[in-house]
Amino acid sequence: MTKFFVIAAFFGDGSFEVMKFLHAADLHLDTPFQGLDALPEMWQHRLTAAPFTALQRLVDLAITEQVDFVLLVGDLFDQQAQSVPAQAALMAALDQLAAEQIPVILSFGNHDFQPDVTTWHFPANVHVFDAQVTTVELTTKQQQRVAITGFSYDQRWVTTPKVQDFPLKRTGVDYQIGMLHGQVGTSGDHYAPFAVSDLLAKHYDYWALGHIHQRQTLNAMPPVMYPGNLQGRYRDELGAKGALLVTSQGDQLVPEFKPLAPLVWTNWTPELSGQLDRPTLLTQLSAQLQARPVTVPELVVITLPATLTLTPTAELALTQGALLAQLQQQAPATSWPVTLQLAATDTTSDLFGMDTAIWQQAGETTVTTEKIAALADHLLDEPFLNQTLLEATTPEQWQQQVLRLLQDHYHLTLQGGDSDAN
Ligand SMILES: [Mn+2]
Repeated sequence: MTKFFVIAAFFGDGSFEVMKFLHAADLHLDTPFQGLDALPEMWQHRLTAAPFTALQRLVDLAITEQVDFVLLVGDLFDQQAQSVPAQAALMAALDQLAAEQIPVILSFGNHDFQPDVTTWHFPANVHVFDAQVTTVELTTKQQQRVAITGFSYDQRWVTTPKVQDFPLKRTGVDYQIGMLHGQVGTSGDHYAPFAVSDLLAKHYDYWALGHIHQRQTLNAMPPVMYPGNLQGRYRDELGAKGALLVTSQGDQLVPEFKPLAPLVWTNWTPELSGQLDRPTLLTQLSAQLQARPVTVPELVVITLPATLTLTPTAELALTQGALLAQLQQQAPATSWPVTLQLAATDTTSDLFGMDTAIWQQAGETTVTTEKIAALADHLLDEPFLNQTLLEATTPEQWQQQVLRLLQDHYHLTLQGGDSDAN
């Protein structure tokens, strides 16, 4: 299974050898955006084009940085059966990298799992992992030997800890990198569960993770990194999105985030206080929205400060959506207000006589994969429903959705809002 890439040496002596690569994951190219109708046409186009634009920017960055290789760690597609435009976009990207002689090492994840990767016909610069953990070795332009170990999902769930199949760092290579689409957990969890200590025990120089859409560092050195997804798709996938440009500094590999998403989702709380009537609230909101320093077009989720008091008319306009509609009419071209609501206050949650922790606990015990499966019964035999019910949405996301509904409805204050979307 092992392939070898050998790239011609440009530099002989190697005294200033720098290795560079890009680590990206979770492209979800064919995401079926929901709720698009609520957006104006221009923003619909921006959002649906965004995953493809982000991919093109990744390719452009690989070329301008002249990286030694590109890692794509699973969930290139949102679904097992990909759309033709999504496949075409990926192939075009791989062809561009092939023309620049930039190797690409890719794996499929839980969303785009492939029972048989040999059905894919990628350009010659691409190595795709199959379901077995294997190692591919390549030699960079500056003659550094790099071993890359990984696997693809051949089914929706990989419940065995695949880390146990990863070999120890090879002797004789300059760097070894592990590619792993999964999340921290224990045997039986659905997404190639691992402990960070298991990874570190392999003595690799870098772990290129995928699956969690929030960019994060599980270990600083050697880096164990989630780059996050390439493009935020929903209001849960906030902030700048992109890939990690990893550069060798001595014998260490150092990641640097490179924003690539052409559109971001933003949470924003304007600076407002005191008691405001409807016209004043609108004027101030609009002025502050116009004044936002925006470098990337943004879809804005607006939360008004809890300390704000509103006149009855203003409150009605807020809860009935009239205020948002007016604000949207005055929105600048680069910031679209998606939602507008008042922050929850402690006093309203006190009305229920119970605190957030109890709601959270209730959510966690009520919404579990098992209970969803029991409720859905034979519906889960249908692959698309199975995907939607158990897969595209994790129990954590279900919990968050239930809790958000409660929050929106009752103005509850809830903690721990960051869901680990997969
Ligand atoms: Mn994903």
